[in-house]
Amino acid sequence: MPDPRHSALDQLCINTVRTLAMDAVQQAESGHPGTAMALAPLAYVLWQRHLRYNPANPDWADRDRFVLSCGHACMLLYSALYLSGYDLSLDEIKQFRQWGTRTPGHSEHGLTPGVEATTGPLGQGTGNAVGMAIAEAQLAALFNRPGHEIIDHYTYFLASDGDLMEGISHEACSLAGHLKLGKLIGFYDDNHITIDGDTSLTFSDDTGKRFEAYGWHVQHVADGNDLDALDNAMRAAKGVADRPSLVIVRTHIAWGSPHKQDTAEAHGAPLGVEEVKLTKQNLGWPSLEPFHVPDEALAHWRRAQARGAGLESEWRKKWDVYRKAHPELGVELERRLAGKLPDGWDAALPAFGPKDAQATRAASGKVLNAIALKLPELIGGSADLAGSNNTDIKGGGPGGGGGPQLPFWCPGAWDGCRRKRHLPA
Ligand SMILES: Cc1ncc(C[n+]2csc(CCOP(=O)(O)OP(=O)(O)O)c2C)c(N)n1
Ligand SMILES: [Mg+2]
Repeated sequence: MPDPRHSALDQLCINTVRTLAMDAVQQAESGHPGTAMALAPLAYVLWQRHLRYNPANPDWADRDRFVLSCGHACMLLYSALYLSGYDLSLDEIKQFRQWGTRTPGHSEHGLTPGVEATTGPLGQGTGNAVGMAIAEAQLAALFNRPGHEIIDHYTYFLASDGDLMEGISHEACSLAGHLKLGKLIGFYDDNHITIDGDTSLTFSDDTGKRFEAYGWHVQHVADGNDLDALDNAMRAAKGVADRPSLVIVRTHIAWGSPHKQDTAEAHGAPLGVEEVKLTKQNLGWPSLEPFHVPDEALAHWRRAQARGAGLESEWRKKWDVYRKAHPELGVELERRLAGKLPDGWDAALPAFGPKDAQATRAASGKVLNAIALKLPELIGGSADLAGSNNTDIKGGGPGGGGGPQLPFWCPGAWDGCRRKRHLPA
């Protein structure tokens, strides 16, 4: 069923993701094939044309972040990582869902190179992405200087129906709209399917209107196989700098499977040996051998290696110039990115003895205040209870007169914040 809008090579690259997802789940006899299959075109356009990453150095500081909030669809991520040349082999794809491997049934940060967040509990990856976008905005506002855009990356996330049903995503996305996180770009996999069946069983939100009401820029892609529409939407989302973006993509779970497409069965079970075969035939796939990866597809995906090396080395040049121009800032940023605590961060920590019995929130407030000004990367918030749960940082708010920590990151507050946090101008 070749799509006339795609070149033969695009088709091959996309179907490689689909067939790896089908084969890995089939071999493991468990997993989630359908969503990875449906989102293969989106991953292809994003990884090939938009996402800035270097497979040889997954931790490059100014890379774009990608969070697969619907962690059950991790075969999509593993396939993209393997194909684009991260340190993840085809043998590890074949070991999907086996004990002790780097390809567990939901993606895990710190285990698999290129996985930015551990996901599986729906909604939470969306929250992680909002946090990452806050971190980017904070670092950019504090460390960039005219002519030195040393922190300048996007955070992308991919959310399923379940992600957007979960309360945590509502809260996090409301905050993202409030904070106008213009470098945050989400995709909503609008496939009308959840485990129990059609989303209409429980879900009637108008997600586009909801996100518009949060202050997001919202776009619709009517067909998740339309590479140009996806590309245009990603381009437009990047062009909107004053708001986060959501791209709502209508997809069909298990796309290409003659009997399982658009069914809840394709969510969390292997398609079945016979259906895998029929799907490969339907896709015009050149082999029935499991885990077949056409050389041309691999070579095309792997262009990401040279592109990524170029992107990182371009950034390293900017970074060298920056460090010379702003040596103190350079040292401070390096420290933060390395996750090292500053010398003396704990010097003012109070010691509580048996006679100092007090409410835990009071003790917590003292500890927070003891470390906050020494630990400028500390960001926190409070559920409208800063005063009563003692998360106020005294003298550390935007106007310098106290207040909850969260507004620290707001661009308008940076000048005061910089002074308070001992950063050079
Ligand atoms: C917080 C939370 N609740 C429940 C689950 C179990 N669960 C996994 S996927 C899923 C929903 C599947 O529907 P959708 O999110 O639309 O994913 P799709 O089938 O379209 O890939 C549920 C309820 C979970 N992972 N996390
Ligand atoms: Mg769904």
